[in-house]
Amino acid sequence: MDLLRSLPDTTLLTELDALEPFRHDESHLVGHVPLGVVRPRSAAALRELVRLAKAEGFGLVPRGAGTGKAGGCVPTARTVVVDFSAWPGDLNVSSQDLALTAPASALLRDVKAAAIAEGLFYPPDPNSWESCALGGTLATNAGGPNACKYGMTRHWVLSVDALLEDGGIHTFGISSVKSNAGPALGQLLIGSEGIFGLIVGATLRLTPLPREYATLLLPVARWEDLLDLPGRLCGAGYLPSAFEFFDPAVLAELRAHGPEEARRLPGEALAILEFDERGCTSEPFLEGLLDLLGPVADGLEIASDERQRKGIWAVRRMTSAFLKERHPKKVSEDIVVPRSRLREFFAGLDRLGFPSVSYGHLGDGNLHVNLLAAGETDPALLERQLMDLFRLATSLGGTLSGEHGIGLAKRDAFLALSDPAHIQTLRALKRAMDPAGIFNPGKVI
Ligand code: 2HG
Ligand code: ZN
Repeated sequence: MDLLRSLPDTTLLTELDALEPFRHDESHLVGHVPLGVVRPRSAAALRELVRLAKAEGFGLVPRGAGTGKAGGCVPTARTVVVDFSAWPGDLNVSSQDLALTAPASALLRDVKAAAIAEGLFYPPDPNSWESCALGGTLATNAGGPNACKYGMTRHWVLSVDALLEDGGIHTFGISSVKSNAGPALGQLLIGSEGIFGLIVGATLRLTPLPREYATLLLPVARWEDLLDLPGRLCGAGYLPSAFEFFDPAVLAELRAHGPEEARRLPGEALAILEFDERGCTSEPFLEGLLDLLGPVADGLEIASDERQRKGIWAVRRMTSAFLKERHPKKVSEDIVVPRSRLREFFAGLDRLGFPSVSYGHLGDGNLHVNLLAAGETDPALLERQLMDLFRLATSLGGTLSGEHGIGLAKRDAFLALSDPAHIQTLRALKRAMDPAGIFNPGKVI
């Protein structure tokens, strides 16, 4: 699209070959070829882009590092991809305010490292944390293992800078945990997947860095024994900073085809438990924990140093990429059920009867149910299977997405399963904040 050439401070891609990678994220979806990809570097570029989008009637699809799992940055028809990778700005930590300011283009690993350099901690840790961009984590309200104790990205955002439909960049919130001057519009933008405006930067909340970790590898001889454990631990006052799991089916897949270290994984099912509070490596803490675990703890291994801790985590961190490489057309879900209902959920999943493997964040009930055969399954049947899965989660008081978001992948199911008043309210907000419909059209609602 020639008009895009007039944008100031912008790199423009229009060659078909160059556009191709922008049709994907890390979901199973393939989008339209965008009209172009722009990499803006100034507020003036964004102002002009909004003007052009309104005048010419094209949509703007925000993109960070493209590691999303729900198609949020996958282009719909007649859209331009706004790639924020060149958006300028520095990382600044204020240890007095326990705050960190960063542009959307910052990589999450650099954000986390900047906090650590000051003895501080930014907890959100989606599996893609080494390659994803901060902007993407804000737009999708990313989660990860640590959400079990620390909550989602939105709990760590003090203020948000966003491009709105007037073409300007506006800041919502202040650099303090206390800010209560009216409803929090910044929080509306977090997790909105760019449908209300495009996030260009944020000030994040930090906390002191944990000083010790107790990391436990817990193989179990009977898979069901794991399912009550998150609730039992929390009920007894033990809140893990992570409680991850592998069901028997994913473990069998990893053992049969995974890398060397995965082939040696013990148990019928397996959990990784981590605690990070002060004293968690002390004898009284661990003894109390072992008492609580009872016979389930029979094969327990405790990491005795950082190398062993990293070894335990490495297998968990590679699981999603390994499965994707082996089953490129797999469909991966991220449903949630309250921890008290995990047993009912897995009994229900068995009754549904379609093949799936599950792993993920047992501690907060956020389960990655993967349909590995999705590519070979009749599309209508696949859709029924997914709807059954979502209905099962919602019937137990859960939801269809815990951390990946709705994007394109779950839009139809979201519309079908939500309270109509919820959708009408979101659509009214969309009309108010984006009357021309330029921001990430066709996503979420
Ligand atoms: C993880 O926890 C990610 O590994 C990805 O959220 C999950 O792709 C998946 O199934
Ligand atoms: Zn996950």
